[in-house]
Order: sequence, then structure tokens, then C-alpha cells
Amino acid sequence: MKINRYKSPIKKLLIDGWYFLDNKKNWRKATVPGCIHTDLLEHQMIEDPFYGENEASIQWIHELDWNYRLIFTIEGEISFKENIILCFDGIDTFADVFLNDEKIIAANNMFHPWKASIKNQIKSGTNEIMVKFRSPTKEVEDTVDSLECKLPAENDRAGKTSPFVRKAPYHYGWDWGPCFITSGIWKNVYILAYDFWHVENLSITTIYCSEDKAKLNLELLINSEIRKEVTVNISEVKSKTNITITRDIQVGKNKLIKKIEICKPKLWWPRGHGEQNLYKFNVLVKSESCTQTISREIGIRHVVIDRPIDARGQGFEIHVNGYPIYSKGANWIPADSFTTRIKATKYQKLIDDACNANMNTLRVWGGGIYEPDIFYELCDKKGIMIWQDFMFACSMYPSHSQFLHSIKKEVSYQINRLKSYACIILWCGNNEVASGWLKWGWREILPQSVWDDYKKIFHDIIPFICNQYDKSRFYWPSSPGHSLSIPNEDQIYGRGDNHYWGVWHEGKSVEAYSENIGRFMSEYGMQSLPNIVTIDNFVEKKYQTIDSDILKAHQKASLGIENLINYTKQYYRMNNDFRSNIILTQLFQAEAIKFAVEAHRRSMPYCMGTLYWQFNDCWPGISWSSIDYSGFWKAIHYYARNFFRPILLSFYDQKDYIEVHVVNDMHKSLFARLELTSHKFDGDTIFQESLNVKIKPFSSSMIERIKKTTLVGNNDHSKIYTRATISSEDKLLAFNDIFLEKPKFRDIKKPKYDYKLIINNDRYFLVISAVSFIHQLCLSSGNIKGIFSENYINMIPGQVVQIEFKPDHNIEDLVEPLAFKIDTLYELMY
Ligand code: BMA
Repeated sequence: MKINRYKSPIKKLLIDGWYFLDNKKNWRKATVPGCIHTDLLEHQMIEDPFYGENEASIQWIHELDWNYRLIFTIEGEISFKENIILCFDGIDTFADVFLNDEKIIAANNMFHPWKASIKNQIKSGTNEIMVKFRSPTKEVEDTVDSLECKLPAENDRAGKTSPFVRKAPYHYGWDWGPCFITSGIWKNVYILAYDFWHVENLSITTIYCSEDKAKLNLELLINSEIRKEVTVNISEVKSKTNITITRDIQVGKNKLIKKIEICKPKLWWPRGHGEQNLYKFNVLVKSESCTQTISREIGIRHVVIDRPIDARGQGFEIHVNGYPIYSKGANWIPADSFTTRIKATKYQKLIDDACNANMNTLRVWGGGIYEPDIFYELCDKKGIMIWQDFMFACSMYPSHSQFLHSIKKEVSYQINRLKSYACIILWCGNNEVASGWLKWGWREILPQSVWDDYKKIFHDIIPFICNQYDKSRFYWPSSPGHSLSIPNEDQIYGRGDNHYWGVWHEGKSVEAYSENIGRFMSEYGMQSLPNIVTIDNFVEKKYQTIDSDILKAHQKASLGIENLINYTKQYYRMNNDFRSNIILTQLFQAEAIKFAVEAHRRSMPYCMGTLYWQFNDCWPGISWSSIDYSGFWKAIHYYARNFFRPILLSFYDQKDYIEVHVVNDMHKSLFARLELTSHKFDGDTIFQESLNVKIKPFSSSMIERIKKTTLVGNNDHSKIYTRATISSEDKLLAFNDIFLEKPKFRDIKKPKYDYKLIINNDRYFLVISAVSFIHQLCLSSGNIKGIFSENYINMIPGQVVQIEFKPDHNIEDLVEPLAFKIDTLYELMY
């Protein structure tokens, strides 16, 4: 028998066998990781929180205390280890943890792990862990009541208690989400047993890199009970790295640093700009009698936020490996109100959806959660850059010492956990907290001390910790923001990043997007209704009307569904057909955001980023999302695939002229051919032109300017549209259509077309032949989720397209037959 003389740490997962005490005092099986809402749902003690108006009827849950219990046995090796630690990767939120009746943890922050040494409490044989959660609202109610003035928490629908709790802000409700204030063990629980020392964290960050050489910073955090010499072997196959060092460790926390050089590194690039090369490092730490291995896969890249001062203010540009990168994407919110039920497959699907829409950036917005590792791993693999907020949003925060201590622990932990991910581009202190103070009237009613607290947290504590643990990244105090110093005024267009909400919140028309462009547009948005199937899941057909109470309960924005209808009506004729109206709201959203994105991209390099609000949903609601809760792509997501292409072809309506612009995100030039055609809806061609164009690398330029009268001739504007395509070496790079009238004023007729479904080797193709003009071919797939290779296109008479439908699941697994539906704008409006 081979005897291993080295001892490794033992990790014993404790996620099976938990029980919770229900409100009738019965112990019932619990799911860990999980939360009280999902446990009650599992036992049918509450109805589906997302169904109908159920949200309102289960608000009692967060007012109660809840107990969770686990009985487990300890045998053999673990009990002989020198150190035995009980680790909770996340406790949500106020809870005392007891082991065999002895209190070992008093938790109050869901965003960092809680650990306790249990060597003295643990027994060989049977043990019991009891976690006693206290109501997150009741816990701080007295504090809130005792204050002379309440701290603002715009979206908190549970007594404005959220600023005092380090818990996901959106749990308290948001203008796109319900109020479900969970309690629970929301991450893994385990026992960690080891002798003498233990590696707590391994991080590897890029200090410097070029095509020739990379210098990395490898850091090991080792907790030790003894003074010892350790040998560390660092190996990586692709780069042929194999380094062994010896170091002395002391009692307590040790930070071991080793600089590593790699020759001719294969760099990591954001998608669209190169490969996402990754290197897998294995680190083996050994002392006389102990050993531990730990590994990390990392991308080597150099990121800076370049802020050039120029005549128009100060830019905000992401530069990766020396190249400016135009940032395209959206704002990410937690993918469920109950985050513990977000499976890896859901993360995979959503990140794939971002890639499929030609996005290269997501902003992890500050009102949600720090996402789990799987999220960042996927972004590293796929080249999605992450703007990472710390979890503070739309509130002011207290600054008593215990709270600040908690923030310090949280921020240090999250930076150390996340800093190895190549995808994370910057740290941002908060979402719209400075705006709240400077613009939303808070400073007029609150004492100056509240702003002093703000300064302490976001201009002192957090940047200090960022600098301490991650010098490689830029820290930006607040989004939107214009400077690194303490701001005296809200966002400035021309400096930093902007959230433009004139359209939607102030009722401005879509055209306002082109007049409000900043250096980096990190938020702007338009709502729409979710897919009909998503709506079917929460409201019966008979209650499916725009003004039904249930629908209103799923619309949390203050301006409500009326605002959405008013906007949609500016472009479309709405009738009484509910399903049609859903699609029309989605089309309006898509058109509005297309207009904004094109304006932002045309303004490159003045504007270097455009992230619309919002990417996804946490429940089946009416929101600004482009993918609904069930995973259906709204029209905007199909549009995004086009308006985020590396080459953008954009029309700009300038009174008597139409300009054609081309934007090239790539750092290489192209020779291309522009085709411009003006058609009457009945098929006649009015104008046609072809141009050879040289597109400069990383550029935005006007390539054609044509008088409207040339495009229209003496025809009626309402019967005409102009299409531009740009191709290179027979490859279509981009296309765009422009109409001279809003959709509701276009003279469209009921289209005629032929349609055929071809099934070939389990692949599904829809072949559509236009007999007459088809305006907005809207394809849907009933209950079956999946993606069409093209959607919402216009077709001229005689045009034939073959569109592939890729279902999310294997067709054999489908419960229902495939049933495609084809709508066009005509049927939707008339
Ligand atoms: C932005 C976000 C969110 C909000 C959205 C829509 O300001 O930061 O707080 O949901 O607007 O109102």
C-alpha cells in the first residue's frame, strides 16, 4: 500500500440533510444552498411567488424569524486534524449559528463568508448545527425609527430598512422587480479540516504584458498556526512555467508573492478583438508534513481606463492590450429573485445570449449581488468585459463602525475572490448614489453628515481597499460619474460616464438620445412587455389585458404601463389584441434603443461605450430587459445582434438629407462595397447606387450623403424605404433600413408570402418567399424556446430567406410540437 506521508486539507460539504422550522413549528426538509421562500414553496406552504398577485400575499415571510438545522456525523480523519473550521460561503443575512448549542457565528452581511473554528465544539459522532435567522426588516426597524431622518432608499418597499443591511438591495423591490426579502443559507457550507496551515486564496493578475512578454503577480494567502518553511511549486503547461520557491510562513495570515514572467504570451482579448486565451496555473504548496494544491485559470491582458482631456471634456475609454475597445452591451441584474435557483445552465445560456447579440460588455449593476464564479469564468471564456459595481445603489448609507467594518470585510473578500478574472475591467463604488445626493433632492433635506458618510465609504474606504488588494484595476467612485474626486455636481455630458433617462423617465422623445451623448453611456433604456408565454405563466388568458390588476402588479416602474403605451403609440397603432400589443411594445423598445446605440456608436471615439438598461429579468415582469425571465429574446435582442455588429451601417436623418455612416470597431481597415437602394413598397426601385469604400481601422465616418428627394423621387414618403448593405469579399458585413415616416404613417398593405418548414438532420429551417413587401417579419415559436437566425426583418417582393430556428433544448425533449407563428407589422397594427 502506498502511504502518503503528506496530509492534505479535508473539505466536507454540509449541504445535504438540512431542515427548517416552518411557521406551524414543524421541521421540514430544506434545500441548501437556498432560502426560506423557495423552501416554503417546495413544501407548498406558499403559492408560486411569481404567479398573479401572490407577491403581496407573502410579505409576511420576511417579518418572521426562521431556523435551519443540520444533524451530521464526524468520523475518522477530520476529528484528528489540528484545525477544524466551519465555513459558510454566504449567510443571508442576520443569523446566529450554533454548533452543539454553542454560538459560533453572528452573521450580518450576505456578501462575505462566515467562518468559525470549531475544534473545541465538534464531537466525534453526531453534531448539530442550528442557524437562527432574524427578520431582516425587524432587525433594523428600531434603528431606522430612532433616526431623525430616514436614509433614502428609492426602491425599497419594506420600510426603507435596506440601507442598514448588507444584503442584495433588489430583494427589497426595484422598479423592475418584486419585493422578496429572503433569509437563508445561500451558498455552500462545509467543514475544512487541516493541520498547521491552509491556503485560503490564490490570485494571479497581470502587471504588464505585450506580445513579447508578460509579468504576472501571483499571490497566495496562507493561514498558519505555526512558523514553517513551505515549498511552492508553480506550474503551467502552455507557457512551460515550472518554478519552485521556498518561503517561511509565520503564525497568522501570510501573503506570499511571486512575480512570474512569460515569454511570447498569448493574450486574452475581449470578444471581437481576438482570442480568449487562458492559462491554467497549478500551485502545489508543501511543508514537512502537509500539502495542498490549488489552481486558477487566467487570461493575460493589460487593461487601463484612459481618460484623455480634450476640448470637449474628459474621455472614458477602455484600452485592452494597448488598443481602445468600444464597449457594447447592457446592464446585468440578478437572474432570479431567488438567486439560489439560478443553475449554471442559465448563466451559460445568458452569457451565450450576450455573445449572440454581438455584445462585449456587461455591467454587473450595484443593486444586485456579486455574481458567483461561474459567471466570471464564462465571461473570461467568452470575452465579455465586466464593469463591476460594488453592491450599493440608489440609497445613502450609514457609517457606524460596525457597518463600516462589515463593508471592509465584504469589499476585501470580493476583490480577492474576483481579481484574477481577466473579464473584470474596473471596480465601481456604487450605482447612482452620488446622483441621488446631488440631483434627486436628498442634499436639500438631509444633514451634511450623510454626505460625509458617503465620502468616507466611496472616496476613502473602498478605494483604499481596492488599492491595497488590486492595483491592477481602475476604481470609479460612482456611476454615473465625472471625476475621481468628490463631486459637487451630478453627471456631466463630456466627462466620465452617463445614465441618460430623459427618454422614459422624463418623457422625452426618442430623438433626444442623439442630443444627450456622453463619453461612455452606461445606462439608458426603454421598457417592453415580455413574451406571451412568459405572461401565460403568471396570468390566466381571461385577465390578459393591458390594464389588468395582475399585469399592473408585474409592472413596478413609477410611470407604469401608461408610459410604455404612450411611447409605443408614438410609433405604432395599437389595437385591442393583447398579443399584438406585446410585440408592438417590443418593437418600439427595439427601435428606440437602436436609435440610441447608433447615435452613440457614430460618436466614436468621443463616446466609447454603450450599455443599455437592462439585459435580463429576475422575474416575469414588465421591464427594460432585452431577454425576459423565461429566456425569450425580445425584439430588441434580435436588433442588438445587428446594431452591435463590429461594422455598423447607420442612417442619420438630417432634414433634407440622409447621411450614411459606417462605424468600424476593429483595428484593421477594410475595402468594402456599399449598396444603397430605395424601393417603393410595391417593389419598384427608385434609386440605386454602389460605392467602393475604404473603411479606416477603428473609425466612424460618413460615407454618403444624399438628398431625400433623390431617394424618394416624386413618390409619397409613406410608401418608400431605403436599404443599405455593406459587404467585403462577398461577405455581408452590415445592413440597415430607413423609412421616412414613423411606422404608423407608413402605407403598408397586408403582405403576401409563401412559407415552408424544412427539417433536415434535426435542423429547422423556415423558408419565406415574399410575394409582396413584408414589413417586420416577426417569427415566434410558441412555447418552445429558441433563437431564429434572423427576425424582425423587412423583405422586398421576390426576396426569399431561409431562417434557421435553433431550439434551446433537444427537439426530442420537447413536450409540445413545434408551432411557429408568423406576424408582420400589418397584422399587428390593423
Ligand atoms: C437606473 C438603474 C436602476 C433602475 C433603472 C430604471 O437608474 O440604475 O436603478 O432600475 O434606472 O429606472
